[in-house]
Amino acid sequence: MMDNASRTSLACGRHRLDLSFPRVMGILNVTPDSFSDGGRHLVLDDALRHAGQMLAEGAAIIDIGGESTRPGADPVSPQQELDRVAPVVEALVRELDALVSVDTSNPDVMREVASLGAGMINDVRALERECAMEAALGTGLPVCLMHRQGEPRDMQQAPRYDEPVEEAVVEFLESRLAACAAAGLRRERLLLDPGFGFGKTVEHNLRLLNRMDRLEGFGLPLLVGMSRKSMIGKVLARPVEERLWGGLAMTALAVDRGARILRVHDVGPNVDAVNMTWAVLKEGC
Ligand code: PT1
Repeated sequence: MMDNASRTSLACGRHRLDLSFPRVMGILNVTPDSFSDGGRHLVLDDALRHAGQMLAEGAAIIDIGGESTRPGADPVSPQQELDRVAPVVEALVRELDALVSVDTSNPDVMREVASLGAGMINDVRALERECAMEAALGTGLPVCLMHRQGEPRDMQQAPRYDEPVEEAVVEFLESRLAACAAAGLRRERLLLDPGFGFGKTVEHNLRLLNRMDRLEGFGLPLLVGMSRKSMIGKVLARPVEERLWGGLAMTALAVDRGARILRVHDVGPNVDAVNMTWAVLKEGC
């Protein structure tokens, strides 16, 4: 049986992540649109500056992604993904000593970034890709397992579930936990994520946020990503650049419902929302 201390902190390579209170993960995209400046060092400079700012604003983790998994996105080749992500991981580890998580489903990327000092694997495909389980196991790093239905390219084309969405999420995560256990990936290394916006209607997403308590039974840290997503856009009729305030409401509710890592674009405002919500829940600062 795990003691309380090991349950509330996570060994992430050279870092130990204290999860006795909710933490913010800052999103750093290195997908082509962020490459508009061309040259590699410009991209690196930009990534370092952005990550440094997120850390200064209170991010505990920087999540680097080289493949967009947003609805409608096309897949990228493994080599392309590695070329985008590896130099950024290396720079953030060397220059900022940051706790870096890498948003990838690709086994080669997992192995490579682990050797460069990444501290966590964030796989929206929950280690379902061929060889991903073995690769993740070999890194020794914690892994976030996320629920999704379908693939990014078409997952938002009329998603439907035969049962309440939270039951589908729980069943899926149970089966992935069983697969991890069978492969020898220890439970202490796992985090869970309901996967907001991955094959879900607005109603599914809203219901899932209300029923997050169903996931607390797993006894594993919960990660959520809702920042700037279309669910907020649809409820409020706001374009992507005007979704911060709605997102802060979601952050506060997610913390109340047990989320321990909030994956967001706007770190400073979300850190305040998290800390304020936590103060209310704890009745102290
Ligand atoms: C997430 C997540 C992620 N989301 C984790 N990793 C994205 N662990 C990427 C929209 O509806 O929630 N958890 N990595 C981004 N994916 C989306 C999905 C972006 C939906 C936008 C939407 O707008």
